[in-house]
Amino acid sequence: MKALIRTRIAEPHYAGGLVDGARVLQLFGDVATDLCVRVDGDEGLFRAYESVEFLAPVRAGDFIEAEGEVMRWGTTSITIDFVARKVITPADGAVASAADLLAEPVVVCRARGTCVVPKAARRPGAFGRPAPAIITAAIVGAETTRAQTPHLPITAEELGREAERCVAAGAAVIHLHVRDGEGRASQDTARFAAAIAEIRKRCDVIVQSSTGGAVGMSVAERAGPLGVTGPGAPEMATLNVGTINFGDDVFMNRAADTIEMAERIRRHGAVPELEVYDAGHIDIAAALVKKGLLAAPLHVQFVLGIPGALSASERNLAFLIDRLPELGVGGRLTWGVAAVGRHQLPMAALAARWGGNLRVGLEDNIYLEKGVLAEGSAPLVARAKEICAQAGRAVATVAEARTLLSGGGGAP
Ligand code: KMH
Ligand code: ZN
Repeated sequence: MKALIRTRIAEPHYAGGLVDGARVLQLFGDVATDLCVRVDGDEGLFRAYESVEFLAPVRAGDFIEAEGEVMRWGTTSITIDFVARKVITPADGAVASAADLLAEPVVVCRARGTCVVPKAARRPGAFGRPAPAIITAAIVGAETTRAQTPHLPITAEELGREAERCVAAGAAVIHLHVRDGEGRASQDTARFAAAIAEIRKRCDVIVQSSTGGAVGMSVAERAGPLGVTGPGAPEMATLNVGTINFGDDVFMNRAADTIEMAERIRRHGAVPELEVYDAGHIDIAAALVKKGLLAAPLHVQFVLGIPGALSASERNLAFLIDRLPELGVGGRLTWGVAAVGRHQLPMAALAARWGGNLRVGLEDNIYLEKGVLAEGSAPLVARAKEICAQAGRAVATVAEARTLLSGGGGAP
């Protein structure tokens, strides 16, 4: 949630054409008002600045860009980080009208402040405050090995125990792969049934089975977990909508295969989660909705940072989120981010601030911090929960996640 104002500052206040700092704070006030209106349909009240730093002079004639981003969602407040940058400045020289477009904007001021919109002043129809965040734990994956981390769960019982720890730490969804007796990726129906039974006997959680499996598997093989029906059936299943390079391999998802998998998932009754690895996958997903092969509510997982697909950056995530309306289901969707390696926790933090959902776990990242192996996925879930607390996001219980994923009460 960001707002931006760009304006030319005309009036000097001090000698040498200098502009007073209060003028920049006035811009921040307008940015804050913009954000309050987006969030709550009301101009709100600026309560306090926690910090203000003036970092470079502003002179009459400068063009200033003032930006604000919601960093924390309070019950009636929003905490905003502001930054003001100089982007154009008058040039010295003989021609009075000469001006320079700065190659690198100059940061002139940073601040953090809090605005309040009293409950009584909030109006329906505004962007609203984000729903509780759903934390998904991807506890094993198909590629991570015991050689990389001794904390990887492999047997059905280990998967059950790890799922239980993750749920206790705050996860509402377990993204599930299974392994064979040798620890290799498997999509075997019986192995999924056994792992799900071990999970379910320990905890109530939404089980999301992978239909991605590992590179090189056929659609029929990948659909193995959809053979688990009845009380043990997975409630969700992934749907990979497009092909990507996957390190040195190719993760193949031909159009016909995606359609077939979407139909298999629909017949099974699991709720699909669309795995989006690249920008074009939004176009593919939109076409699937248009053809009636997918329907609202949709669940989109942005999987970023796979070598060979879209990298995990703030800019890329913002771009993908901006494109979600193209799916044509209005607000009837939820989105989350799964990012690979060192990007996992920073991207989870962005998702927490921006109203999305978080996926963490050993499938995508084995480190809690640089050089420190996570002792399973549960410590990563605990970190994700802390990240949500810092952003003022409640963490969804399993029951809340079920409601949100079935289209009830999600962020519009
Ligand atoms: N193992 C990757 C090739 C999914 O679970 O749907 C695919 C994957 C996606 O993990
Ligand atoms: Zn997976």
